[in-house]
Amino acid sequence: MMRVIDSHTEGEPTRLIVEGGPPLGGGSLAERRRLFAENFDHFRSFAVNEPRGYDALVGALLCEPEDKTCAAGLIFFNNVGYLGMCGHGTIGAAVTLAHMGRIGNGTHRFETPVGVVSVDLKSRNEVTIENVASRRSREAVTVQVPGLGAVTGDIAWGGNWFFLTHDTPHPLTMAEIPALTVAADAVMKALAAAGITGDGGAPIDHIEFFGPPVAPDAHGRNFVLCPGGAYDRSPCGTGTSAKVACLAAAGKLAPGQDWVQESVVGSRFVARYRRDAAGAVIPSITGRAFVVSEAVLLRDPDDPFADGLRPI
Ligand code: PYC
Repeated sequence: MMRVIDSHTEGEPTRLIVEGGPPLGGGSLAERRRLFAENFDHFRSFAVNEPRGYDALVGALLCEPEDKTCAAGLIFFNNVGYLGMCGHGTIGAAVTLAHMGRIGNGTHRFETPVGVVSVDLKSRNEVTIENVASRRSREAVTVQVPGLGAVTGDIAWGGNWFFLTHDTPHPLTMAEIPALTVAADAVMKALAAAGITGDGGAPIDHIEFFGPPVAPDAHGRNFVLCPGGAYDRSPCGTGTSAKVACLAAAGKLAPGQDWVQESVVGSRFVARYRRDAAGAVIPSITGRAFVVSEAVLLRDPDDPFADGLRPI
């Protein structure tokens, strides 16, 4: 039996496991994520894959933090594996923890496998997160993509690895989502085939297409393909952090200046950044989340798909 609370952040769903998760013990969140993946991956599939979930659903396991200055620990995962950080998921988890009466308005720290993030719960639904340090790792990298030709973009870290490009093969509209998904998947595969990675050989598992915004007060619109083949309904918190890092590196966004990022479904995050003592870009992302359901997930041992549908 697993108890979950579902929310969406600017359209992108998060399922927070509040009871009945895997027994990961103590230790760092990075170590607990490793144990989760190696020994308890069936919990991930049980929680987010069909028939209880769907491809776009991002899971978050609520953990005791190792760092006692933190209000909670979070390990993020999706239909195929595990995430470093997750911006929309952190906003969703904050609103859910407030719904549970575990946190109130104000600033809190959450521990994740890639570092501590801070969360400012401004009201029942509005949250600003301060993400981990983000950076552009490589500028204007060109990859030859079958069916698309040369695609040029930046490689950046925002808590996950992103390839960000303005070489958008289709308009960033909801009607074009199937075609954008195929194109972004082709870019992801071409990067891997060409050996183009994030730092230390890390796979680039998020592709971000950029185009002009629809709303007159927004600065850009994006389409983000996540690992596992689902697109982000929100503007993607880590993807927007990666974007801010690229803008900062290019001298196109000053510290404290707002960047309004629209998603392909028309929702938005407002982003900005500060520089820490070492000069690193620390992005902040503001967005809204709404709790949509509370559920108890059941497991029948006679069910051939008791642990969810998994690729074989
Ligand atoms: O908001 O960072 C994010 C995110 C990553 C994958 C899906 N959403």
